[in-house]
Amino acid sequence: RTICTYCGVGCNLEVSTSNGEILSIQAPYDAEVNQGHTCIKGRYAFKFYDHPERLNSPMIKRNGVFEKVSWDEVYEYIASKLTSFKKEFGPDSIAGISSARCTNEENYLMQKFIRAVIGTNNIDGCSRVCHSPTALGMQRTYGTGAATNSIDDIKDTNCIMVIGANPTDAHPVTGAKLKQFAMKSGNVSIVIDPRRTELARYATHHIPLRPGTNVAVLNMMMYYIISEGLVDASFIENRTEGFDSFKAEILNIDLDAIEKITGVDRNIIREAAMAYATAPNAMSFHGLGVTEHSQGTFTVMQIADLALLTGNIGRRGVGVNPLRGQNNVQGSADMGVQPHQGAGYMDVTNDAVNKKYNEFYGVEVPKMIGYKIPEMFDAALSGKLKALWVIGEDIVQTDPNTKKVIRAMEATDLVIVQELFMTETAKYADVILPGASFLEKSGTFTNGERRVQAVRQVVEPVVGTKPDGQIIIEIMNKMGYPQPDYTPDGMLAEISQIVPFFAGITWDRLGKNGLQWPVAKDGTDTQILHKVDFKRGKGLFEFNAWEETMELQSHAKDFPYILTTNRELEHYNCGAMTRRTANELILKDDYLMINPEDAKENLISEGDYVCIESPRGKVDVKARITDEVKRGILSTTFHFPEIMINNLTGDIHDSEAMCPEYKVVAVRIRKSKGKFKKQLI
Ligand SMILES: Nc1nc2c(c(=O)[nH]1)N[C@H]1C(S)=C(S)[C@@H](COP(=O)(O)OP(=O)(O)OC[C@H]3O[C@@H](n4cnc5c(=O)[nH]c(N)nc54)[C@H](O)[C@@H]3O)O[C@H]1N2
Ligand SMILES: Nc1nc2c(c(=O)[nH]1)N[C@H]1C(S)=C(S)[C@@H](COP(=O)(O)OP(=O)(O)OC[C@H]3O[C@@H](n4cnc5c(=O)[nH]c(N)nc54)[C@H](O)[C@@H]3O)O[C@H]1N2
Ligand code: SF4
Ligand SMILES: [Mo]
Repeated sequence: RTICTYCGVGCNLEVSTSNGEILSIQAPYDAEVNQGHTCIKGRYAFKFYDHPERLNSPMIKRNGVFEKVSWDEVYEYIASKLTSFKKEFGPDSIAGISSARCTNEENYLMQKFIRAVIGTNNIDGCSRVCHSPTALGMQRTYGTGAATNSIDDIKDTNCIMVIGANPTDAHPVTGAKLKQFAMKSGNVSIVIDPRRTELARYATHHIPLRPGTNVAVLNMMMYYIISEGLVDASFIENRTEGFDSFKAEILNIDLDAIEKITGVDRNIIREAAMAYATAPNAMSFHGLGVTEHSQGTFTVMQIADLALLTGNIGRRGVGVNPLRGQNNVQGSADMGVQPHQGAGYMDVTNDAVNKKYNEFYGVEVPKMIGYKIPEMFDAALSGKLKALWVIGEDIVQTDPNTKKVIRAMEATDLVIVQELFMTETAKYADVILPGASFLEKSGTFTNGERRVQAVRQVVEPVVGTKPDGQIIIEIMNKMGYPQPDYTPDGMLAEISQIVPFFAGITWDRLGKNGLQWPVAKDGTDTQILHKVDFKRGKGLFEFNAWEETMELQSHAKDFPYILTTNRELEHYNCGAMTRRTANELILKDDYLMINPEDAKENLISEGDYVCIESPRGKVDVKARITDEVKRGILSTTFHFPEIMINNLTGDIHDSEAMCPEYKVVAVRIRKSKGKFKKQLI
């Protein structure tokens, strides 16, 4: 029994093997997370694990060609290069990107390596491009940046609000529960999404806003809740602060302007607001349609404020529930894969925290906040960053502005890529380290409801590969830091001493269904946060006004369409894994959703290639004509390296957390004349 490697739902899997080969995967019925269900990825998309294209030897690039080398040689090479950069340019010339696909233990080790062995806080992970605004926004409003409730609470709620998330494709097992809820008559469901998603078709309220206008819609919802007297006055009085000035600002918003900005009739927004506020228990769920925007953190704070306003916090069936993306993105941040907070979310700049880490790691760790991923690329381009070690993240395909990422890779003297496959990023590496997949190692993943679950090794690592944690430890040792060999129980024992909310987590206690943090020393776990008070004491009301993104302010005139991105059920992010499974036979292409009127105006027919051009570049994508998107709005996926949609996305980030604004790209379109061409370089 182990845990799915794909999304943050964290489904339990039962893997059957014969003679060391995996034959099938089933879903256990006694799994609290998935009760006998999985989606098409968890159950069927596992054959990547022994695919002939698995990387199976360390390699060093010499004269532009990868040469297979021994583990000893690669360790020697990495250790001597890193040591010399550290000596000549200082520890801040080195950075690491750790993987939300890897275990907690591996992420803990990677951040420890970067902090304690290299001596810099230049460590970050894919949460930066995903839910970093969730972590920051919820920390600001509540003090804790994680889901407040559990998925099981859907049983006890009366209203769901799904904003900027498409769970029937991206979190299918949770999505099925939400769909079931929405289909039941009498239940209230609000979907805030520019597309008519599957869930939107069943929802009682759908707000099809223009991409980039969440802040305006939420302000309007709060306007109606306050002005129509539907607030929870005693909750506000007892458990929050900042309400009076917040209220004054909200009542001052310009409804006419907002109606125009969002493109949605104010009555639709009002009715949704009434429905949320009058439900006895209302739960919100949000995704990247909230976070991947220049106002991502502010939007998260508003969702959190909406729950405060209506007293939807601290009991079953309520709360703010980000649908975290990667299988272990929650865990990687918990373990300290962030440049400003170490293991357990402790502030690296704080003297007392610094002392604690120094004593625990037995060396001095730095106090200066390190680079976030986009800052790593800028530092590479300005010559400050000499070495970058990337574990399990295909930054060339999935980070915004591909051409810039490639230039940053080329400008970095030493790029180490630790991967399962020769991804677009791995092609730019100087050194390849072949890691082992989730089926070949043990450890823990933490799902989107803070549930730490045991990942158990099913088969031996493919010959020539090693579990990622063991690789990191061997390099730590090579560079003179005495880290004991990797065992899942030994690593958890270390982590539980430094991460406060892991205090009572031991390998043996995890059992079948894991434990939801915080876990007290005696092993008691926590399904619902903020029952009595918030980590920051009182919940904080803070008003933020809507602002048009610079992307549209600067470019909308020449690039009049808005391109946003979504996901498809069959494929996962960069496609490195799902495209090496039979899921590839079901969905073979990225495609562009375009409204029938827009298609007609541009003489585009179903299946034609469309040339999409943004201020950064252009790509050709096949058209799918559908009224799922409104006029002026286009949507596509980013699973296929043949297309490289991130050639189009730009450098604008969330103002607070630096999450890229993938969801609003100014583009123009035309029918592509030639046949599809690869547009990467
Ligand atoms: N099958 C599959 N599952 C996955 C993944 C995958 O690649 N494939 N990836 C995983 C990862 S890493 C993540 S983070 C999650 C992501 O899962 P989701 O958060 O659901 O991500 P998306 O589908 O990218 O975007 C969600 C929705 O945001 C909408 N949107 C776009 N702009 C706006 C806006 O301005 N406002 C609002 N309200 N909505 C907007 C889009 O139309 C889309 O329906 O999925 C995880 N699960
Ligand atoms: N345009 C656009 N771009 C986006 C997004 C969007 O919505 N729109 N979403 C963004 C988001 S939310 C995210 S999270 C990123 C995701 O982007 P990535 O993190 O690049 O996507 P993944 O496909 O999850 O890639 C993970 C890599 O890890 C490798 N891997 C898997 N398991 C292991 C392991 O155990 N060990 C090692 N060493 N490697 C492993 C896989 O082979 C794969 O190459 O994409 C971002 N990019
Ligand atoms: S819903 Fe997510 S965790 Fe569950 S099987 Fe599908 S991809 Fe895996
Ligand atoms: Mo993500």
